[in-house]
Amino acid sequence: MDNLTKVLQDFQINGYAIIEDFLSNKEVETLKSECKTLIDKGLDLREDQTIFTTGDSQQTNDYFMNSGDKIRYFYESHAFNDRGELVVDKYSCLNKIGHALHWMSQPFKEITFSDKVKQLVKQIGFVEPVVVQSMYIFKNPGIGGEVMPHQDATYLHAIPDPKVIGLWFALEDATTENGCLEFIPGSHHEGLHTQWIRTTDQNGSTVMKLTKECNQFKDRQFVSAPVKKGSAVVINGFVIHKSAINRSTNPRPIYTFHIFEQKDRVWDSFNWLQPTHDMPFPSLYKN
Ligand SMILES: O=C(O)CCC(=O)C(=O)O
Repeated sequence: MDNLTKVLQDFQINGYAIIEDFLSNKEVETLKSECKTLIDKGLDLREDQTIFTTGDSQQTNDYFMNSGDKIRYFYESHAFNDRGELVVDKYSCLNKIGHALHWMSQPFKEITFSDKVKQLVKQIGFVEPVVVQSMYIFKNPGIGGEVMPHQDATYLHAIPDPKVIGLWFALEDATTENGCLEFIPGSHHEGLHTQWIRTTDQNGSTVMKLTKECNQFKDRQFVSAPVKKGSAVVINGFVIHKSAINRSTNPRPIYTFHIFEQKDRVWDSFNWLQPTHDMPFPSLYKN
């Protein structure tokens, strides 16, 4: 069995697959260096104080809701003290940068629209894929928060069905100590458990609501997926996955983006993330 056959088989059976050495060392270093440049040039410590966490609530402030076509900065909840003062330096305080790195940053764009990504997505069977969002997730030592169990399609829904994959790239070794991904293998066969929808409350403010309460999962259902720096993980939009806090002294930075199969499907207008006039979702194959 060649490597690609094994990847496709794992993806089909488990809902995720690991591809070692997908990025070269040079590509990894280029992305990390671009991230440092974005922090140095773009992070305004006085202005952009939006915290990002996952779970049974979702951010609805304008800074988050309008970030789909921008590069914006989201903090770890433990980055601030009770008085709202930053307690760590600018390289340690962020949870993630999102959600248009794939379009607004040349180094991230080059990886996202690289031939090897296009080949992989073709092999998985996507005909008209578009890139809908991207993120750099830091998970810094001592502060990097957990990502609660979820299916990506909960956030990235489509009609009649959300055919979505995530490509996730380790920019350092991801281990069980620093919060590698953990999956419930085969859970992508169970369909969508719930969906986040954008709606308004009695006061007319935008809120995000789950259509159904999230199922509870047991730790023993999850299988850890430690990977070496440079590895890619392909994630089916229906597979349940999570990651723990970073308990180590090693950072666990990753780059990830999500791809939606547009053929025969319409993006759900209830999703928080919407294509904009300035930035329609870019086609993977035509860019
Ligand atoms: O990188 C992580 O810890 C989690 C990422 C994730 O769950 C996702 O991108 O869907």
